Amino acid sequence: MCGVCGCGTESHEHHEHGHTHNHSGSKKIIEVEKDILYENNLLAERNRGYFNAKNILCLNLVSSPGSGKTTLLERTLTDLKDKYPFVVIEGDQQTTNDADRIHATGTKVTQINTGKGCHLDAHMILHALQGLKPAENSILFIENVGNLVCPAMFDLGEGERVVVMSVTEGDDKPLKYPDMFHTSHLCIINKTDLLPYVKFDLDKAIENAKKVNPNLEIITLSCTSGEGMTKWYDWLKEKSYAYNEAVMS
Ligand SMILES: Nc1nc2c(ncn2[C@@H]2O[C@H](COP(=O)(O)OP(=O)(O)OP(=O)(O)O)[C@@H](O)[C@H]2O)c(=O)[nH]1
Ligand SMILES: [Mg+2]
Repeated sequence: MCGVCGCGTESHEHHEHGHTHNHSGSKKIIEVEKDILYENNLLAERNRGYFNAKNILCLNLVSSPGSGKTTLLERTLTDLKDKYPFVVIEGDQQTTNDADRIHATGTKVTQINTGKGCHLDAHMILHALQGLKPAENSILFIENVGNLVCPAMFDLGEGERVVVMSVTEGDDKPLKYPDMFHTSHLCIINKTDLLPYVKFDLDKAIENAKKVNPNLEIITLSCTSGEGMTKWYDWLKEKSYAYNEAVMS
């Protein structure tokens, strides 16, 4: 199989992705992808069952690289550590940088390095949970690999998916990467302190996000200045409470 495009032909030339051969064999790619997602979805349900049984609120933080996921966590964990028992799973292609930052807040954390992989999957989370052993009633944050495409496809068993975008990325991102915004419950628009310096139409960004997902909740904030952080904390409190109620009933 060709390692570049996955077609059945063993050897042929790719000129900067300008394919000169017939792509009728590309059906195979779709079959493989379906199988991977089927297996992932089974394991995600297993994780979800574990979270329900232990009354753990699990949040999957997704975004493009650098939108502020770790900064949001650092601030949240520092501000709320006396209120909730938190645990964190960090996902990155390489390094333990983000896990080190979370560890510095005094929170229990595990790092997953995906190597060549561009997303976390349910199997990785299952393994991480076996080591992490989160306590009953805790809040588990999973910081996914910075990538607005692949993580959208992989259910990890989370209760809430939170997409973080920042004002330096452009207000058209929800339209360009619709799957991520379509599958999320909350959209945080971060770095509002930079709004005076960048060309970013906040109303347009919200309109674009709602176009893709009318049910998407939106919170605008700045992790740096702290503006809007209480809206996020209120949301977290509400979800934590709602989650507890739902599981108890
Ligand atoms: N001005 C400003 N900068 C911010 C804000 N939040 C985060 N940053 C900066 O943005 C950069 C990236 O932040 P991170 O928290 O590492 O982003 P991330 O999403 O975790 O990045 P990856 O894990 O690599 O995907 C850092 O330099 C932060 O200091 C904010 O609200 N305002
Ligand atoms: Mg990070």
